[in-house]
Amino acid sequence: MSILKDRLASKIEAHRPRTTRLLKEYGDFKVGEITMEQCIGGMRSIKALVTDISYLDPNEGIRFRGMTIPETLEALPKPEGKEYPFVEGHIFLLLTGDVPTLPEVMELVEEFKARRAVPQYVYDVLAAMPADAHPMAMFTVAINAMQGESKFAKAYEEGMKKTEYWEPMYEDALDLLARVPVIAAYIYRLKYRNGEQIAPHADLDMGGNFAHMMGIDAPYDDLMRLYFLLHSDHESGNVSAHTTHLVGSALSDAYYSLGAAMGGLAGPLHGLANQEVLRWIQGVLDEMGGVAPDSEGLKKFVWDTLNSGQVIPGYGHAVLRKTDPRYESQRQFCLKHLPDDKIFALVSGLYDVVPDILREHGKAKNPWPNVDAQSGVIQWYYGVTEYDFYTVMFGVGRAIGVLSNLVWDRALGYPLERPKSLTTDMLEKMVGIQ
Ligand code: HAX
Repeated sequence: MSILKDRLASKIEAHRPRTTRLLKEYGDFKVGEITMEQCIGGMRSIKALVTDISYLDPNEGIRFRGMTIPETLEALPKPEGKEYPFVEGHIFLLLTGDVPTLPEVMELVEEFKARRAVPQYVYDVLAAMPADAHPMAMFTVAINAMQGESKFAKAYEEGMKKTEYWEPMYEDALDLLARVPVIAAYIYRLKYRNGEQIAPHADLDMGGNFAHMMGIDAPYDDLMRLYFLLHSDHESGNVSAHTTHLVGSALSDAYYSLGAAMGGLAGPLHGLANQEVLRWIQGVLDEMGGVAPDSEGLKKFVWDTLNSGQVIPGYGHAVLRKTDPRYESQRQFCLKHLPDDKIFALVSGLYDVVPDILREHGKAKNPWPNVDAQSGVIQWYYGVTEYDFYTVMFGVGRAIGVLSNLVWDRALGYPLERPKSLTTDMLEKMVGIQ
């Protein structure tokens, strides 16, 4: 057994009694109450999910296994001479709660290399899709196409004990995590580089290999280590995480669950916002003949967008009430590597004007930027100007968090998810409306 799987097995054994005790001894304890607004309005802030992998504080932002982003970046081992940690080390951390040593990470790096061969039929399916298929549709199809490889589905069919569910789920999760970066880079080159593919590199870690397959030089490898880590997890209530959990609760395997989650990530209010930010910015530049507007000009574009009934992409959040620390981390990268870039200057200019405008507009509960406001500008700088592709890279990162959660869902025996719905008549009756 690998170090990671062995460690995970002992963590699961130690954790199970905690969940069992909460359920058995405190099953009737009230965790919270639900208001009419929450019931009709998208279940905001209802405390009805459990995860120990990450926690999102509205003011502080995300913590991975208790650590802030700067703490995580500091603690995890890095490839020699690189600025950002191995993605594989972050996966180890999310799964086990332990910061791995360098040898522990290196074992996992090798394991992922051994698992990353993508079946040829996946490439055939992708090639058969229409030329104008969205890259997220291609990504989702590729993930679902591999469902027949599921070790969980096979073991379930053969009959296994509930306490064993997590093991084949872990195998599926690792197979998928090894393959999704390869599939993403393949889709990129199929769609935007005349199908000229670059084979995976035998010596490279996940971030390094992704940059290699994309055909982009350093420090793009480091950028992608940061990018995948930042996008990995954002507790359990967001659409992609919740979808994975929900679909998995039917004992659907990791392929079905992740495929469904990617469908949610592809929505403009969720992951597609990163492509929308660049599309919006390019629209502004096009209208100005390629010249970035000054502050007054920017304000006008922001108001025009709001007045036409659209949202400002990359701003606002369902939970956060401050600037997203994922935005800040990417901004630090920009300040170091692309301080004079025109689009970065425009993104910074937006940061100066949008929060005040959104406050004046009076609708958004959070006027501050989220992760998606900053991520596209860096991709554009390194030549990935095909912004339709941005959400696929988000998806590769997000797979890390949601699949780690899926393994734990099966380890702790979380049951079928099945909330109760009411009719409008019933709600009216509850509040005394005749
Ligand atoms: N621009 C304009 N209006 C906005 C807004 C924005 N950036 N953010 C919120 N609002 C509006 C909402 O549309 C809503 O209007 P209505 O009452 O007319 O429906 C009102 O403000 C209240 O919304 P909220 O409670 O502040 O926000 P929600 O929890 O409903 O939604 C969203 C959160 C992220 C979906 C929202 O802020 C938004 O649409 N932002 C722009 C899209 C975006 O950046 N999405 C990515 C979010 C991060 C993420 O998940 N990445 O994957």
